[in-house]
Amino acid sequence: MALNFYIFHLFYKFKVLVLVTLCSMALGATFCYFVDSREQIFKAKSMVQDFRKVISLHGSQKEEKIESIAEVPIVKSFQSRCPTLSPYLRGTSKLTFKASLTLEEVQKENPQVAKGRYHPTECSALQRVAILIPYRNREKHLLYLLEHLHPFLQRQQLDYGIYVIHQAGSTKFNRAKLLNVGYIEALKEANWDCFVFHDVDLVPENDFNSYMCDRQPKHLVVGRNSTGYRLRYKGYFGGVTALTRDQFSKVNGFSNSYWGWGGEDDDLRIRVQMQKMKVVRPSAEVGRYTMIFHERDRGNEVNQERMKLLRQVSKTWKKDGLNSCSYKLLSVEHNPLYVNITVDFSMQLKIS
Ligand code: UD2
Ligand code: MN
Repeated sequence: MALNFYIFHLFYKFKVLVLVTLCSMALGATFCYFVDSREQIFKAKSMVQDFRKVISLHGSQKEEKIESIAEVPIVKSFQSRCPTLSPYLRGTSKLTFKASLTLEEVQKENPQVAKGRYHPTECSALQRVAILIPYRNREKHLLYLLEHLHPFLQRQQLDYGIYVIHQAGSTKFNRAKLLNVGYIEALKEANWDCFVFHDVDLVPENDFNSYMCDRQPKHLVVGRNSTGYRLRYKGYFGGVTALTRDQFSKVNGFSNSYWGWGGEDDDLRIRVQMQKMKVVRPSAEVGRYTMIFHERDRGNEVNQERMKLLRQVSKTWKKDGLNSCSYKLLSVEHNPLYVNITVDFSMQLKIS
């Protein structure tokens, strides 16, 4: 009996021992797990911090080089803001224009672009930028521009949309009025901060040429291949310009009165100067463009009225511009790589 009791007691002790060991093992494992995951969290946190340091260092080093261009940060978001200078920039690239290029190929290269729009997912862009392209009958030029501009703007980490404003029919071409239409129509879709008025045949060569707006209206084409990469003349404001929504509305946009080639870009510069704004430009090394060769188009003959119009800007600008831009909107199509806005000016030709 005593032996039985002794064995039972021993067995009981053994069970308790096993139970205690198991419990302490479980406790130990839980403790280790928490300590380990805390370490992991610390590691991850410090990696992010290091990454941020690299980006901001990268940004501040390059900022020194182009200190004259202080972009205006406008977009507000809870996501962390993109750096002032994107880490994806490459500088000058050798541009090629393949004769057999198709729109499908460009679409395939840009799967992240939808309805002409893109925004970075890794950070919140500093500005929302609408690119406005006046257009008629330049299919190949548009294709080459889309091919190069989409990746270029993505490397700049911009929230952007591309609008092609197409003048229907064969009446005299009016670049400036098309750009006014682009501004008005684009603002119906989104709250754009910045507008880049962009010729279809000009392809930027250096992605440090920022397509963000500045505190002053910006002229981005310092030089192009066909002019030996030199500024054509001091007040030159043609090709590609960037104005904030407010800068453009302050000057009442472009004049609607320039039918055919020339003058409308100088008219805008005069408007800008009259509002005591100053044109800024990137450095010659950065503001480089390739202009795809072309002849003068039919329907865009030299405007013989342009000098006369230019002498009257101070009298006309208040009544001739965004506030008087009338047009017949034929269609707004959302293609994968751009929004195509088609307008008819034939009714306005005589009255504006
Ligand atoms: C210069 C300016 C341009 C504008 C123009 C005078 C530069 C680099 N560019 O360009 O900004 O001031 O003189 O009006 O200095 N377009 C069509 N289809 C046409 C005609 C014109 O799409 O049938 C568009 C297209 O976007 C083209 C732009 O209008 O790039 C300017 O016309 P252009 O290229 O014939 O004039 P260009 O090169 O002398
Ligand atoms: Mn041209």
